[in-house]
Formats: sequence, structure tokens, C-alpha cells
Amino acid sequence: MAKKYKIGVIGVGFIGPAHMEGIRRLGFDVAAIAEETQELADKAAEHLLVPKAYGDWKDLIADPEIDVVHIASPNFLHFKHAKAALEAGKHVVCEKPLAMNSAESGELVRLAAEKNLVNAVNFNIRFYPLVHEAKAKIESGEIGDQLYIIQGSYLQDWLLLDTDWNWRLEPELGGELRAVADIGSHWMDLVTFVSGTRIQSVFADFKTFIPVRKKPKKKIDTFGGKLEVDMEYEEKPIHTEDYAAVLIKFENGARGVMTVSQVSSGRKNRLFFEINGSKSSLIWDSEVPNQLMLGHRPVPNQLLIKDPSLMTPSAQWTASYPGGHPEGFPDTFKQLQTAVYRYISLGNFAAKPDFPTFLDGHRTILVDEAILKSARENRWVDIEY
Ligand code: NAI
Ligand code: SOE
Repeated sequence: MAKKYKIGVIGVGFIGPAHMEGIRRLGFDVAAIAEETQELADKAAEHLLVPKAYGDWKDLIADPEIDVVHIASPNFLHFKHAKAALEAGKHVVCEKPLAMNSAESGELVRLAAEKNLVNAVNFNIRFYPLVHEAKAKIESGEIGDQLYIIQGSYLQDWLLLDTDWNWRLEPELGGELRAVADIGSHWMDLVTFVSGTRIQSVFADFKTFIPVRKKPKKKIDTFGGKLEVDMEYEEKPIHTEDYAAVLIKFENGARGVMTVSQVSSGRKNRLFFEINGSKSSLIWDSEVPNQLMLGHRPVPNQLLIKDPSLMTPSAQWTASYPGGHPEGFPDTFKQLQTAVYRYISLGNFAAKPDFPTFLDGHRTILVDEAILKSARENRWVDIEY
């Protein structure tokens, strides 16, 4: 019988509980959580029904009962948390972006390999069933021998107003890049996964539409950062991009463009991609994730509604429910973790992982850095993997 893993989660704000839900759906125990203070940890543990609450993440990592550490803290802490967990001999599932820069992410890749520990980055969007199906269709040649154009966007509106606030707006906490690293990282990982080709060079244009924002003096939640009447605030200059457009050349010769924005009214959390091949096209929208459009020239277009019996065998496992039973955002966490924990259970860490690893997280950061350089220097920049 498979081992019943004991898992520790660091950071249980917005997304930590989504990790926990996935872990519990697989039948494993969330044995402990860690938060910024003991008070926050105790409160969250009571609410989320967790037996152990740590006010210091080092104690969670040192806990001998914990087999795997999930990291869902703000970006600037990922490197510190992941490094300590690996040094303590724990497998790690870390949120994106893996680290604040490629020096850090490269060190994590090397350390995980040296310690022979399983390492995953939570690029969860890969695990919508029809995303796996899109990849299978490209691999089978259904879209054509050649991919011509890979384009799309990731648009949100939760930072539209100057009264919207979150730690992601502060470079020391979120990183030098905002929209690109926070949501563009998902898009770039996704199209690389689906198309099977990496980004070779980039030309970027950035804009910060809201140069000064009102930062509330009290702590507020992700996606809940609305300044309330009478709330005290301070004015903060903003140095990270609200919007970016990035022209892309892919290694296989395809061309593309990615648009990201956190100030696009009406777009709540919409990742969109369209891949045009020499024969057909694939079109997918994360806000309607159970539909994949297949675009054709000589015959009418098709709309594939998620249904494992209509999917390619290699992609079928990502759909847990039959056709007509939609799967959504929380299911992607469960499926990514299914892949990770299956791999841990099988114990052959020389095998190719079927989930995003620290190497994928590192490569995305290398692309992020090239995008930043391009925007600053107003020129094409190649990525050196
Ligand atoms: P959040 O601010 O809602 O939650 C972060 C939590 O970490 C907070 O509860 C905070 O108190 C806690 N924390 C801060 N310092 C800590 C410390 N020293 N020790 C332990 N806990 C500490 O942020 P959110 O939105 O949950 O994002 C967390 C991470 O997850 C980010 O890196 C973000 O990029 C990523 N994310 C990924 C998503 C995905 O779909 N893959 C979705 C949302 C976030
Ligand atoms: C905020 O932009 C955010 O929570 C990102 O950090 C996540 O990665 C994305 O999945 C949803 O939006």
C-alpha cells in the first residue's frame, strides 16, 4: 500500500489552502502549517483543521514527521524556504516564481539534484485536462508538421485602481518584475509545455499606468486589496509593470506575442492561448477551461468539450470526471499533486518527471530576466539556458 505522506505547508494565505485541499483530496495528511507569527498560525490551524501550527517556518522544516514541504509564502521567501527544506532532506513543492532571480533558482536546481530530492513548481495551469489534450494533439502531428504562431495573453483586473494593493507591488517582496513574473510566468510555462518548444528570444514593452498607489497601513489579503473608507494609507511610487507586451521567437521557428496585464477591467483571471500550426489551430481560455477549439481551414471548426472518452489516451488521466462534469481551478492542484506524489511513491528519481520541476521554474526566470533586459534596453534579447 502507498505510504500516507505527512505534509507541511508554509504560508496559508490565498493559495496555501488550495494546496491543502489538493493534498487532502489525495488522502494525505496536512500535518503542520507555518505562518508569519504564532498567532496567525494558530488561527489558521484552527480554521483549516491542522494538528500542528508553527509561528516559525524553521520548526516546520525541522519536524521529523514532515516528508514533503509545500511553499506558498510570498515570492521573496521561496529561495530561503526551499533551500532549507532541501538541506533538511525534504521533497519540495514550491509556488511560482521559484525564486527572485536566476542565481537563486539555479542554486535550488543544483541542490535538489545533489540531494536527489523531488522538486516541483506549482505551474498548476498545465493540469487542466484540455491543456494536456492540446499538448497531445501537437505531439501527434494533428496541428501540422510546423507550428507557425503561438500567441495569447494573461489578463486580470484586480489591480486596476490606485486603491488596490498587494505585496506583489513591492519589488523587495514580489521581485523586480510584476505582471510578467506573477502571471506571465504561467503563460510562458504553459505554451512551452504544450508546444514542446522553448522561448529563444524576446522583445518587450512595459507600461506602469498607475505610477503612485495608496498602500493601506493594515495588512490586506490577495485579491481583497481594496482600500476601505477611512482606512489609513500612505502613497507609494510603483516601479513594476501593470502591463507588458512581449514579442517572442521560439526555438522551433514559431513566432508569437504575449500580453499580460493586471489592469484590464472585466478580465478576472484569464489566460488565453492560440497556437496556429501548418494544418490546424488550437485555442484555449482558462475561464472556459472545459472547451478546446480546434480551428480548421478546409472543414468546419470543432469544439471539444472535456470528456476523457474523447481525449488522447496519454491525456485522459488528467480528467477525473466524465463529460458534462466540469473540472476547474482546484482540480489542477489535485492533478499536479497526483503526478508529484505518484513520482515520489514510485521512488525512481532518475525517471523523467511528468510535472513542472525546479528546472522549469529556473528556465522561466531566465526568460523573465531577458524580458526585463529587453524592456530596459529596447532590443531583442536571447535567452541563455
Ligand atoms: P498571500 O499573501 O495571500 O499568502 C501568503 C501567506 O504567507 C500569508 O498568509 C502570509 O502571512 C504568509 N507568510 C508571510 N511571511 C511568512 C513567513 N515568514 N513564514 C510563513 N508564512 C509567511 O499570497 P498568495 O496569493 O497566497 O501567494 C503566495 C505565493 O503563491 C506567491 O508566490 C504567488 O505567486 C503564488 N500563487 C500561485 C498561484 C497559482 O495558481 N499557482 C495562485 C496564487 C498565488
Ligand atoms: C495573482 O495575480 C495570482 O494569484 C497569481 O499570483 C497566480 O499565480 C495566478 O494563478 C492567479 O493570480
